[in-house]
Amino acid sequence: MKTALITGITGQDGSYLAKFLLSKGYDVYGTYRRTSHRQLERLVSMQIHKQTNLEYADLTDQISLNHVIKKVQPDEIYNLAAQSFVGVSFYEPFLTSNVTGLGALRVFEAVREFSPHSKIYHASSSEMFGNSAEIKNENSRLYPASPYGVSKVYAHKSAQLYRKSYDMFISCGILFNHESPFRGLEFVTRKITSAVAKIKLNRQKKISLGNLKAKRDWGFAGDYVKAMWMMLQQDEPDDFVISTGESHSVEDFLTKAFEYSGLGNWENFVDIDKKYFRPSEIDDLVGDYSKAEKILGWKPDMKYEELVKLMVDTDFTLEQNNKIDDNF
Ligand code: NAP
Ligand code: G4F
Repeated sequence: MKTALITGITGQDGSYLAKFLLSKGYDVYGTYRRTSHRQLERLVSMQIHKQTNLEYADLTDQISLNHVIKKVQPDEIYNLAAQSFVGVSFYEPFLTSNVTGLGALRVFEAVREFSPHSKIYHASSSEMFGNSAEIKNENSRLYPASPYGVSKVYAHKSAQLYRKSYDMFISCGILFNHESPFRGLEFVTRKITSAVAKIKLNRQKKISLGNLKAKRDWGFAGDYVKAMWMMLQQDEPDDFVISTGESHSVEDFLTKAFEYSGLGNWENFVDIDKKYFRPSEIDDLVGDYSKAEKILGWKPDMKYEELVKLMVDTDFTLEQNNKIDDNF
């Protein structure tokens, strides 16, 4: 039986990946942080919390990472933990750099010192590319447009450096946006689908949003965690873009979600609020996943329209049962 350690197991991707690895027969460990509130809700909803081994560790605390990596000696490590919300990275740039940038370096150092045989998957991001018109691949220029993007570039370059300098197996997945019913409520897709459910049930009148013109390459998280695992089944480490190859605007997502729900024209329900605009924005992000298709045999399964419907339907059922938080 192989052993895997997931940093960030409580997040969207961590929970999907844990479920996937359990289905493959892995002994799954995950790191989590002490908080004053419940944070295992995704693992509990998926009914896998009792099958995973949880260990305290924080990406800002080298000792905690050393301890867990030394103890578990995993065959595979998936470094998913991060301050992952781009909007907040403008308000908390130091924290974001520390967790999302330096945090990855701490994981690589802990592995180098205490478990050099472990293969590492590192979660890089399409946010590293910033603004430029072309479809992005593994060789596209990195020109980040947020403190989060800058931090991800630092971690990505560190991964490549450690791979080359110390012969470590570190593969980077350059993942484009991926969503699901387990997406955090602050991200725009889930913000929209959770609001649609509340509006439909007369529990909310309007939703406030920012830049509706921005376009993103939105895929399904369940498809994307499979690509992470595939990268670690290769003989050599490498970098791979994971995407769908098409982008849609926030306005298009709104249109599809409101029409599908039966509420009709989104314009009757949306306010534009300046506070959701970012100091610097990426207008459009589209990825070319042909390298992943050729080498890993990976391609996305769920289509964009199906993803919108899945999120709208799931949030409606959740809200009927009063299970969506009211924080956003
Ligand atoms: P997420 O839902 O925000 O999950 C982030 C995870 O990191 C959570 O488990 C969180 O723990 C943990 N974390 C945050 N700060 C930490 C710290 N200081 N120490 C240890 N753990 C910490 O993010 P996601 O969508 O699953 O994304 C997973 C990874 O892929 C992230 O690195 C993200 O930047 C990257 N990525 C995501 C996308 C996307 O579209 N989803 C695209 C490209 C790259 P708590 O539960 O305690 O907060
Ligand atoms: O859903 P978002 O917050 O995702 P964003 O910024 O693209 O970042 C996500 O994808 C990255 C991959 O490229 C990941 F690395 C990162 O961790 C995260 O998962 O925003 C998407 C777009 C942006 O252009 C934003 O300005 O939606 C626009 N938007 C418009 N109104 C809004 C809102 N975004 C949010 N969160 N909330 C709004 O009200």
